[in-house]
Amino acid sequence: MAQLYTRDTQAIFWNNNASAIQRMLDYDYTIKRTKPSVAGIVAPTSSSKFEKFFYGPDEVMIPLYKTTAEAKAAQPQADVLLNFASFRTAYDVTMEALEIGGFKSIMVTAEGIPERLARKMNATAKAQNVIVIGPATVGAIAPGAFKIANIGGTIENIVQSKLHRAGSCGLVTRSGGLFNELSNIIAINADGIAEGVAIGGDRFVGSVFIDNLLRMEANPEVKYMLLLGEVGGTEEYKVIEAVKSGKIKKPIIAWCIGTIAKYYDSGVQFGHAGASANGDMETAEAKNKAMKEVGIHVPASFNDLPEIISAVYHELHAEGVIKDIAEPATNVCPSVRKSKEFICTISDDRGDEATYAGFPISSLATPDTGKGIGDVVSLLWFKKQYPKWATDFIETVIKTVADHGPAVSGAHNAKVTARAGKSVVESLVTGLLTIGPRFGGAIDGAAQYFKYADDNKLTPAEFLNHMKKEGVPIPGIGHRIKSLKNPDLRVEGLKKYAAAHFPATPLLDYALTVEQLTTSKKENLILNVDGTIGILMVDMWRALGYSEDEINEFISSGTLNAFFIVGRSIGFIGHVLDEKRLAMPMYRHPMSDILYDVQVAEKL
Ligand code: Q5B
Repeated sequence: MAQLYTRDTQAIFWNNNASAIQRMLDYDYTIKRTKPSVAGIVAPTSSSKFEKFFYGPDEVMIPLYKTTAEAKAAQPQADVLLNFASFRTAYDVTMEALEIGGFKSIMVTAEGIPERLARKMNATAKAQNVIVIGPATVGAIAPGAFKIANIGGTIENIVQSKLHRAGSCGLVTRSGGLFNELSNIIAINADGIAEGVAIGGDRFVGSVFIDNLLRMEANPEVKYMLLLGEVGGTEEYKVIEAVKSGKIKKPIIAWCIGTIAKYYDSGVQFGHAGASANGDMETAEAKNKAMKEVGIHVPASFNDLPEIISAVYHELHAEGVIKDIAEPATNVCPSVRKSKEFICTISDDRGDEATYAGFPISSLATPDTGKGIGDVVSLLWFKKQYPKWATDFIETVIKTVADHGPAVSGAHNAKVTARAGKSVVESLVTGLLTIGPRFGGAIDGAAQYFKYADDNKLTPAEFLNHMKKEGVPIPGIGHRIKSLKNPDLRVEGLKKYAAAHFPATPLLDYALTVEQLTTSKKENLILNVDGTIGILMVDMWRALGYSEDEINEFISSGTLNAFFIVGRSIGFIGHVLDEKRLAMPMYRHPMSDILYDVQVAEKL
């Protein structure tokens, strides 16, 4: 892998660190990336499904997942894991990600992971060819393509340090703070960096100097490299060996910080866990000297670095190795942004013509389109284009439940309300409010319980016992007037449709075995219209390829009863208009039809 990241690279961000993620998205917007660099966030304790972030002046929704496995399954293209877990969790998160697989690189930000675990983590990653950046790092950047979290600092600093587009230098440091400092120095004295990695300050980090420099050697965008090492450790000697053996041919500028250590009486520990010399070889002075001896450009002091950078850059430029860079146009993030209160993912009325899930209304509404109400429902309720057999089924359901006479609870309520002089909408709503577990609204319950029984391979008798224990009548079973002797022809019609058009009806087949048992006890305990609709909708969704989780979510959010609500609204409105047309007077229920059993209230 010559290039660490490209403009298509996407990451899974472990931990909902909103400010760091926002910085990544601000960067994406600035460099005009077409898709956000964060594809998903692992937020184990969040109950939300997404988090909103600004994308320039607009907002985007980044999905949240409970686990890394779930995030990776949903976003398989995201091959970078940004592990922002605490030092207590970071090891487990990395090891789990390595087990899941599919990550090319993992960045670990936590500082203080026990060294024994860090070594095991790094060795496991190396064995799988996965690049680990960190622990204890701010990350890495491929300017103009992908930037990890806070590296480079604010967006203003990034643009000023020319980190918004690729330059020619490959930069590797231990320190994150000095990474930013050097980016700025390189921007001032040369043309910026092509790729940069802060490998992290812990003693045992995943990718070390040589890993990164060898990759940069192979990356044609990198024309020369800058290594900022520090006192402690011997990693710089591997670079010296690579230069000696000819594995690295591109010019390297290098400096090890910590030369001041010699002025202390005893060994001194600098800020990083690894910044302490355990022998002469590990001193900054010894490493600087050894690097200089093999032809690496080593300045006399840190203060002289800019001069050397300028010299190397200009020499390569004069030789034609480095070409002038045309400065790309960038976006500018607005300084004042307001988060939006509402989100809409189904329709859009901002253009000339409003759309349903991306389809202009005219493409569905005009007669020659061949589209019906089933297509509209599939777009606005499910944001999918269902095949004809499914949209026709939805329409069949709506037509089937449109009315069942004036005597049913909802129609009766709507009629009484209309006769009290109320409007169409008020009368309609009183009718709709009767839809529930006993009347018309048993569809979700039927889908839920029959699916549960079938998923758990319960025999019809076991299912009946289970429901008895729950203390609820089986939703979708039983009818006031329909029975084996007086079959519900609506149910027969739906079953016939399914037999002719559904690829398979396993849940209906199971429900019919349950019906055999219930009707053997009482002949009105048939699979009723609610039950048939709920069960066939599950069969339809399974055939359409929905996952069980998605189907369970449809059921728990009340989607199935909504088919009855839409259909029966047609009938209720008919009854209300009927009352108005007939100019019916206010209704009073006959007293003869009421059993009065009123006792004188007890005095307490
Ligand atoms: N038993 C629907 O009951 C009804 C049982 C049961 C096990 C059952 C009842 C029920 C579940 C809810 C349901 C949708 C209340 C119905 C619809 C739309 C409609 C309406 C229309 C339209 C009817 C007598 C005996 C008792 C009960 C036992 C009853 N149901 N056992 N599972 N599901 N169903 N609702 O006839 O031994 O005597 O004590 O709640 O699916 O709403 O046209 O009218 O289009 O508008 O009044 O089609 O079945 O009987 O409640 O007096 O019970 O049967 O345990 O046993 P009934 P109940 P026992 S479709």
